[in-house]
Amino acid sequence: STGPENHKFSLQEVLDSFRVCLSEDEHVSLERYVAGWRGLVKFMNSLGNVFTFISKDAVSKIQILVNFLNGENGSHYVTIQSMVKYELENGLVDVSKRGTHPESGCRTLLRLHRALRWLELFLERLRISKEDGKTSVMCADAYNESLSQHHPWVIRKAAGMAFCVLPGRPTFFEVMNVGSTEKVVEMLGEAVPMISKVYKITEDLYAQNNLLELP
Ligand code: 1PW
Repeated sequence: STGPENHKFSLQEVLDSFRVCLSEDEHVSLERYVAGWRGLVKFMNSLGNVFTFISKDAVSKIQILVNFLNGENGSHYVTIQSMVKYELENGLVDVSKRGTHPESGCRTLLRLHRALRWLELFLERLRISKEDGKTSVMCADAYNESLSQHHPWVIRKAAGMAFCVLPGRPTFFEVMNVGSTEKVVEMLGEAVPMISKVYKITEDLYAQNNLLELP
């Protein structure tokens, strides 16, 4: 594989995964979506140990989806659209309460999808931030505006504590390994709309199929 996981880490490549996961007819490649998430996890882990609690859940969600991709029904998991169709048509999703399919592809991806909105909001805040901008505040604001609504109190508390020890903007930009601040801002200017588009396509698909509240 030549995914972003095999050479020197650059956030640019990670975000590129979200660009290339969209086909011309707006189908979302699950394999590339997952590759993007793998890179994000790597990025989070490089920010410090406190983030491993956050990334651990993403890692296990990624693994569930990889197992579907590599499983005997993998051909149905090529795109998010085909996954939704396949799982719904075959009764493989717990729709209103947890039952016989607690780890469906649909509910698993929904968790990553919600987290992607957080990432989108956070990266946009980073992009427009000033030199003295506080990453912890940007991260917390993005979280409170999105993902936190789906989390119980104890997770919100733990997330808030992790944000407090986020490195400052200069270190943060350095860890991205993209280059100068100007380069980072430029890269984010291209990446954020891409992530936003993938998010919107997934959101619409889930809304059309009544999947936005999967247990
Ligand atoms: C600095 C880069 C930011 C990238 C955003 C990554 C966010 C990742 C996940 C946050 C997870 C917090 C702890 C896990 C909570 C789970 O309970 C929750 N999972 C998610 C992804 O929100 C819900 O999953 P569950 O319990 O219904 O299986």
